[in-house]
Amino acid sequence: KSYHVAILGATGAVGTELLELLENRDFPLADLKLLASARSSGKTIKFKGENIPIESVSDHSFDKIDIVLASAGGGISKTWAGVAIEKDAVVIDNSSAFRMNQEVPLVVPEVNPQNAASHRGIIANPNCTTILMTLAVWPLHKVKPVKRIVAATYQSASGAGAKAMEEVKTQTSAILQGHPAVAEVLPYPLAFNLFPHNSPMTDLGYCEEELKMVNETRKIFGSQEIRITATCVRVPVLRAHSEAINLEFETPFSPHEAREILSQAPGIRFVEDWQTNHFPMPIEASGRDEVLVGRIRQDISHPCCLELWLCGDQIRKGAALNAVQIAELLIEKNWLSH
Ligand code: 2RA
Repeated sequence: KSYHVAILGATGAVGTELLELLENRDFPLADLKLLASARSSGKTIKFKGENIPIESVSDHSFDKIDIVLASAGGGISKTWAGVAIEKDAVVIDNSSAFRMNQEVPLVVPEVNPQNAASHRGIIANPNCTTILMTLAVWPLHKVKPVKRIVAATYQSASGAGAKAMEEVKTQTSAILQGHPAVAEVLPYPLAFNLFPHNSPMTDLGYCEEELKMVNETRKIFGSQEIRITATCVRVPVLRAHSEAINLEFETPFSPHEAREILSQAPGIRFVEDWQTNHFPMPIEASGRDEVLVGRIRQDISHPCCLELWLCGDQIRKGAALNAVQIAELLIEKNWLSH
């Protein structure tokens, strides 16, 4: 059987990655519809050797569509998800619009695939930092429940979009030529700099990006009592996020056992060579499906805590790959109808 798929937001960084994945994973496609804003309609995108036209999204865009992969921002998802569902499509939404909606499963296929079964037309893709962290923490949490997570993120420019990736390059070359770095898409100069994530601040003193890691992780793990805190930072890296994670358990968790578990965990490539100081790096995570995890060590300040380090491609497993894997899960389990 093959499926009629629409990409909503086909021209963005994630949309481009979705196309590459659908092509290279040999996804069972009957046909592909590319939807974007009116600004992009009329342009074409090459897919499997053919030039596919981009259409501006309308009420009839979802006729006969089985699966919508949406990555065009929360506003567009809120406007069009209901229309797509009415036409019996399943929407896999990369925006934050529906992630905390009780009726919408929030899914990382390697972590909580079973939750996808209860969808009522929409399945939400978690935020990139949450996908990467839950992929690494879940295999340990399954063996010994995590009590508390302390996360610090080092987030690539790609999280701010394709234009931000270009801007950090422009800023870097400007500085190297002795000129000041100008921030237009980014809130501040990112070249040779970093800054706390500029998502809206809340009255808790946490930005929305940090609260996403807290609230989304609890939903994915199905455990509201896990204590989580996060500090999210934008760093001058192009497309892979890095995260330093501290995990607290009820009782000590052997670093050796944690290494064994993570070395076999799905979606993870374990990278840890103490002799050569080779550990996960963004340049080695970029473009890969797997999230690189390493530097597992006993927290010397607390007998029941472990430290770990990860790097994962923000556009791929952090967004597009996870969404395509959800679509593959629905097809494999025959969970498309709603
Ligand atoms: C960021 N997670 O990196 C957000 C966007 N996907 O800014």
